[in-house]
Amino acid sequence: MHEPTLPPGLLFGTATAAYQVEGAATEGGRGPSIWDTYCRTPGRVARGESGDVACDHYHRYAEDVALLADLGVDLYRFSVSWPRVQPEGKGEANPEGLAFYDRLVDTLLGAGIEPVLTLYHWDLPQALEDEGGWRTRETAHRFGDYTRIVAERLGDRVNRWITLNEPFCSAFVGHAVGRHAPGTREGTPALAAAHHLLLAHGTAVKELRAADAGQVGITLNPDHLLPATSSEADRAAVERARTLHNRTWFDPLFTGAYPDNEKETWGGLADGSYRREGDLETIGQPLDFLGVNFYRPIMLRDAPHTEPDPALRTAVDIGAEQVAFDGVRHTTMGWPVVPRSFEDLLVDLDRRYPGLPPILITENGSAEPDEPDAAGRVHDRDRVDYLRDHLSALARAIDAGVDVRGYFVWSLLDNFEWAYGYERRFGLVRVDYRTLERHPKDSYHWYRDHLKAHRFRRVQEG
Ligand code: GBH
Repeated sequence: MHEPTLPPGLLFGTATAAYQVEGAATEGGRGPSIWDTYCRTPGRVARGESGDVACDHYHRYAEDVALLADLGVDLYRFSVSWPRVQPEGKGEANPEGLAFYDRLVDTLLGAGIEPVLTLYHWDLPQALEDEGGWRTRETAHRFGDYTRIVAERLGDRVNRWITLNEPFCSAFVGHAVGRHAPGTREGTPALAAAHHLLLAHGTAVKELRAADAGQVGITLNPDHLLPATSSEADRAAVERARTLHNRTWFDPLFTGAYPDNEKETWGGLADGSYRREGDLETIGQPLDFLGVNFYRPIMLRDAPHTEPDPALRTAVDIGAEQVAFDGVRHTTMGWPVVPRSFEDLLVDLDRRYPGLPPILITENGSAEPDEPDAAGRVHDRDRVDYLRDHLSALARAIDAGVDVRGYFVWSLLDNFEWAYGYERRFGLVRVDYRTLERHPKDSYHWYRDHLKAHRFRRVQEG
């Protein structure tokens, strides 16, 4: 059988996010975000943990950039903390906050690593949440102002910009499942949040274009959704889920229209009251790339709604429930390992949305037990297998015609895994949370060798 190899031009990196690694939550003039509030609310995050200290990357960024340089990556994806730049989410910029990202970017460039900047990875300033947060249209305009500040400061050195990370999570895990900040269970307001996130994206694109900041994209987490059986009911459940997870974002961004099955998915909750004339034009501006995060597929079956009264349902109560995958390994997140789904998802998106911009895989990785041996080394064979098999699947997708230009491992470091706290470890580098020491795992060395071989082919094949 023909096994395709990755094109020599493919770029490689690792990814992190501000709240998950920075710590220094009350230093440098940073204001509180909705995640600070959420972590302080009893019962929300495992063991009452928070990002107060995290990996202390705010102070140890130079050591982390040295790890990246030694790893040999082309790119590093990080996010800017909005409340570090604007402690209250509006008004004057905080010079100390901007100075931190200035130092980080310069250190990366000095090490020959290209910074890829995400403007929003879930840490909304609490002051904006107090005024309604993503449920209100105002927040999209505030996001435009924040974008302008960051673009004016870093636009001369950062050439790839990601407006939002996984708006699905901000809108629906935050306002309907309730497992992310702000942690509510709502219906129409969650759908309004989804719309305002899209509007914030479009508003940021305008600002980035005006600042001539470089390449602009958005990171989505499209799910590969499979019906549990071939029954009509299960397939209809998957189509509702496809709208909730994927089409809500892809359709307005890349087809200029809202999904045509919103009523089947949400009934009267999707009342469109939050939409205005002209919004689709703002949302659907051309992008230079699409970021895709992929971890695992989801299998679904038709199921009764949790809430019988349609008017009282949350936006994720769509009459579909997850079914377990049999016969495959599961990571410590409980996620099934199905590399084939990565290939299928990319090919499927490519066929459904002709004219999609080039793709960057902005996150892929796995959480593993990672117990260090007596010498303190972590032999994370399962993570190496996961990454190798997903890169093979990526090579097949590219071979099938999908235009993928880059790939980032989530994550460089073990870090604060949101509601799961520090117990779930995604890093190529182990973090000892008592000493904050960094210890590269076997997967770090494996990725380094992979990158070396890739660079060699790049030189050989031009
Ligand atoms: C990404 O999200 C994030 O961008 C990153 O910050 C994170 O650390 C990483 O992956 C690993 O988790 O509450 O039942 O609705 C991953 C995709 C999709 C995983 C939504 C959690 C919520 C499940 N996420 N999902 S539920």
